[in-house]
Amino acid sequence: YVNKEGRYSYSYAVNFVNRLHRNQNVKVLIVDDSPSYLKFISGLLRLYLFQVYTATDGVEAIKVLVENPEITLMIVDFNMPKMDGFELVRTLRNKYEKTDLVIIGLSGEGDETLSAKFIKNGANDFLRKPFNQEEFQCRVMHNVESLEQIAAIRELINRDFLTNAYNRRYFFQNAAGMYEKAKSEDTPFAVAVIDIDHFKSINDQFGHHNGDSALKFVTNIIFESLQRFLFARAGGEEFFIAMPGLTNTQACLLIDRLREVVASSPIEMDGELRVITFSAGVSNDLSNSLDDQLKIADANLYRAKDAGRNLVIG
Ligand code: GH3
Ligand code: MG
Ligand code: MG
Ligand code: MG
Repeated sequence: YVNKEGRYSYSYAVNFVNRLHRNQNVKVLIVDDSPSYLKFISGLLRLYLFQVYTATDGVEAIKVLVENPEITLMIVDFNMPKMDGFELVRTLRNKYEKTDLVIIGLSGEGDETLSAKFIKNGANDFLRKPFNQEEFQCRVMHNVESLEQIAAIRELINRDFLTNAYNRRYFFQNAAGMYEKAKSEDTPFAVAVIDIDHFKSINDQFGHHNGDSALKFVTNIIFESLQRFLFARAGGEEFFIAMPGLTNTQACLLIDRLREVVASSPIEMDGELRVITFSAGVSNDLSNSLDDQLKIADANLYRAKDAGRNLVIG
């Protein structure tokens, strides 16, 4: 990052400012029984704009974590009353993965084996007291960046590249839980399968590029209209929607309103305004598995296609 004159480069400065900006949303918990260290470390972290929480022992730390589930980074001292750092880390690892909660162990001088032990007990990283401020900041930044990379990868695997809607994989991962919850609580759970009408003719007439734009356009309308519900691009020009809490009638009304919005929003393609419509099938019957419910919705979708398209059947 340092240029020929030994000065920080412009891009370093930009990266640094962006880093500080993102740090404002990162919540860090420091656990140390020494008030002077708590103050010192809090100061270092606040300098970099992190949101800082503190605890003076393991029991308090667990309480703070439960109350603030958005905490993603912890700095944990080894020598503490009630529960030492190892025990705290072991306990936390029953509930929090290394990729969800980063733990950096801290310990006093002396025992050379502490670093390995911290890591073996589940810490992501380790620092020996007294530490160099720059090393402390580098370690913290490095771990925060790892978490951000993991979050970015999760987004990539869960979203469809063209439309940025959730993908089929994400849908099934999340709809299964919603479905089980509805079943156990005996509350309604509706699903819908949406398929764009005569989409092949759009590609044929206006080209694949315009077809892609039309897909994005329709996705955005669905996304904005159905924010409360789980919505995914299931493949091609087909979408799945899971609507926990809605009866069949309510779901049909909602999807039919969406159908009206799409059908009354023409898209400009090659200087021509073109109306795009979709057909949909809805199903709501918890005596079926989620897969079977989607199959019924799909059968209803084909009835809608047979009946002339631009229609919702449930
Ligand atoms: P129907 O009303 O019966 O659903 O007719 P259709 O033309 O929509 O149905 P069909 O399944 O025959 O065609 C779907 C088309 O969607 C075929 C495929 O080329 C197009 N398609 C699927 N994914 C994409 C995509 O990502 N981009 C574009 N541009 N087209 C896509
Ligand atoms: Mg201590
Ligand atoms: Mg299709
Ligand atoms: Mg189609």
